[in-house]
Amino acid sequence: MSSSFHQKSLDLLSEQLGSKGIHINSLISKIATFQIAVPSWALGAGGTRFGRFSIGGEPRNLEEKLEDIGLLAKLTKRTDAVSLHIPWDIPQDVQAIRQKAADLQISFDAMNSNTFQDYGQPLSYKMGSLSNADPAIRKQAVEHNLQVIEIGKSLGSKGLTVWLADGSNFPGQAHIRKALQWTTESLKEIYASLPADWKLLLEYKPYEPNFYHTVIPDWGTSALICRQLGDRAKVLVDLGHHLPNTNIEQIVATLMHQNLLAGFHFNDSKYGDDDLSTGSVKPYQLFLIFCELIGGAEENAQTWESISWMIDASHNTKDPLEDLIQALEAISQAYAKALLVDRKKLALCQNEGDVVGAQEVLQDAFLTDVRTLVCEARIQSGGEADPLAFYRKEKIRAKLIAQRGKGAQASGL
Ligand code: AOS
Ligand code: ZN
Ligand code: ZN
Ligand code: ZN
Repeated sequence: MSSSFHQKSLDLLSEQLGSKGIHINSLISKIATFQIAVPSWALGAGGTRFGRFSIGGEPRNLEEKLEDIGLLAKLTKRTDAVSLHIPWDIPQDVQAIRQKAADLQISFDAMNSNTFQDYGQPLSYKMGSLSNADPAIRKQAVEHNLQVIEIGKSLGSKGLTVWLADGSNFPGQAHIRKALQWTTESLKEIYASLPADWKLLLEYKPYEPNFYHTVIPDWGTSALICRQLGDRAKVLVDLGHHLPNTNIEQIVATLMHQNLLAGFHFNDSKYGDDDLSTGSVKPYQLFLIFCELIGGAEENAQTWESISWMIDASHNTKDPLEDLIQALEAISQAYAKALLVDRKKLALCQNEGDVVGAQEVLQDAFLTDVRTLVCEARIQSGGEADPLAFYRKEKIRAKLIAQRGKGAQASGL
């Protein structure tokens, strides 16, 4: 879009929204300040158990992962943090990594522990980690999490994300109550070592890799455990971790109502933990989630500052950097649209039982084209007007392939 066309669109939108009493300047500054962290494992081509197709030029080490996020930050101005995964991202030289991140103006978001794989540790996690029937394996898994906290402290992170694959594949395999009890006890030990200014983000997931029972399958179980840990333990919502048609916006509202929402792993899903690009399948759902987030904050249920925002997607057929640009854009758009909701009118409709009116309020906001606003916010922050077009024009992937090679990838990618 030419800059004069952009300005014309912005003027038109300003007039259109102005007639509804909405001032675009405050919208633009809200959109501009909203930042979403990128996980270190999203920078390479993903894959399934049937295969993985390398895109080439993928980061070969932690430094190069930071460089990719630095590039995304520069182009989009929508991300300023990385979420690391241990053991995939153990820094060899902490000072050098801190310096590199500082140079790229990137901070360290929540740290992710890994007790879902074997990577040379003495005892196997095949039969579970924090829920394992063997106390020695539980101890090893707890200690791994404590090590992750230590690494995170050295980098300036303020959170530990725990996602557990623990569960069972067949009826009878596990003692369901004991597995939950052991998990809770193990998490209590981890929580006891959590620094005072840290939070623990407890993720849930209904199935996969276990297909009969998962120890923390849903937000309710995660919330029950968090309640037993303390108020710095909260529930992490990964959008793909729900059975089809679950009302995720209701989960978000309920968690905020209890001050129990830790944050998000943004992605999209058609069937399960598909890890598709955020906003690519259900943009209306994403918008409704943001409506609850804005409402919950405005009505003092929970502050946005207490919530962590991150992408958790996998890119099987796309260039990961292009996909992340799309995802950051989709999240900003959903947020911008939710900011347009006439909340006073919506409350009135709700109180009067005006079902049609309430739907009109939401759809009026959702159907507004906010792309010009999101673009303007990015331009004002010093980013590219059209990051995707810039990325392609500059042939950035080809440059990365020339620099890093065709098949290169770091562990965990
Ligand atoms: C797994 O399904 C979860 O979404 C995790 O949050 C995450 O993808 C994992 O920790 C990265 O390997
Ligand atoms: Zn996740
Ligand atoms: Zn997942
Ligand atoms: Zn996922």
